[in-house]
Amino acid sequence: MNTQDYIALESQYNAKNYKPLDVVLERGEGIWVWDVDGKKYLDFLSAYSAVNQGHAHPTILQAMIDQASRLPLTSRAFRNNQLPLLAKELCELTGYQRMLPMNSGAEAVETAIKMARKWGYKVKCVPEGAAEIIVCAGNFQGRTTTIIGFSDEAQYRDGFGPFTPGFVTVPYGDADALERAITPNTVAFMVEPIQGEGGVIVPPPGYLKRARELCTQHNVLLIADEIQTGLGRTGKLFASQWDEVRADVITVGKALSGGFYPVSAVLADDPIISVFKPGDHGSTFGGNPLGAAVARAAIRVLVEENMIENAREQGDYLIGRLSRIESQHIQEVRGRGLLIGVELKPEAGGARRFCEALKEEGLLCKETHDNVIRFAPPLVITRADIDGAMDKIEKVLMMD
Ligand code: IF1
Repeated sequence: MNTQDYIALESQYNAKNYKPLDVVLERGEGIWVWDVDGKKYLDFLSAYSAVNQGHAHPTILQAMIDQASRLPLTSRAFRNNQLPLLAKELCELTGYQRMLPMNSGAEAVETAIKMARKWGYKVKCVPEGAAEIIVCAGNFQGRTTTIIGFSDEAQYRDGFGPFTPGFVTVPYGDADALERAITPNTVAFMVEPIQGEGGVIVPPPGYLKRARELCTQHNVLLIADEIQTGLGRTGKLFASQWDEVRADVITVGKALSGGFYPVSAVLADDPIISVFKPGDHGSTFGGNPLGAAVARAAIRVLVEENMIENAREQGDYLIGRLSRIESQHIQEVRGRGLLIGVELKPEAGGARRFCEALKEEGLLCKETHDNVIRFAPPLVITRADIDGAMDKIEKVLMMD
């Protein structure tokens, strides 16, 4: 079977909830992926930052094989010998007292919402049912009904109501608006340190630090959604560290497993996460030994192979190279580390055609919000790889 055969099958039997590029991948290694016709591509999306460690990292793969051959799943009705080790290693790495394991990023965000509400009622003594969580315009934090209920992207909401109440939206990056939105019933402010899907929007310097101060002042939990920006993507362990901010709650996912298996988690200290009592919350696969073993290997190689430092060094280099392209189409190059957005001018005709052209040149990336090309290669990329990629990117961005 070739590319068209697979596309035809997918078209016939899959729900049409995506419009992917017409490339059918069958193998990945490091920053490279190959399609079914044998063509090789640079992966400049990293599965939306789930493959920070590079495709098929051998150490994570071996951990997966070893654990899968012993014990993939127990349910939380029993204990297993991998989750306690992941919890210790993740808490020591991040400096939080406890973690609650889930599977998808959306589940981690939902867990953070439930935890913030329960903390509001049990600790802050907000009247039952009156908890408010402040979120930002332009957010993307998952696809569950509650999460899309506070999205301001019409397509993500269309046809899925009614939505969960208790969310207040403020403009992203506007600390004064945040201050005005806080009421005695506000239990949390949940924010992406950089808005990925929103178009790689980096907030003004000091925004997160001011948000931290306001949350502390008003006894409001600061929840940082680091599912896309975390685990080295922006050149620090967490993007919120660029503002030297320690959130009360962090959600992590994606690269927590190096792209091998759905693993996510919520990180917090005892006074907050202890609101969960046995039986309050959980999931069949949450904290399973296979995911825990994979996640242990994923965070180990992230640190031991200096991927976070590399993301910062190569990200600075890539942003510098992109910023020097003299293309009529480029409005702005922005980002941090290896989370980069190239915003195109409205007259450029949209980012999709540039992503299609880059695919023909052997580089895979994804547009976000029509006019932004997102570049987010695995954190193992080298300077030489970037120089090779830049030949393709410059050629395409110089086209008419
Ligand atoms: C899709 C976007 C990125 C996330 C943040 C939570 C989640 C995500 C900051 C939920 C997930 C994914 C979802 C995926 C495409 C991708 C995405 F384009 F949708 F918005 F990365 F920007 N918080 N983002 O970015 O995690 O439940 O997916 O594991 O839905 O197409 P998830």
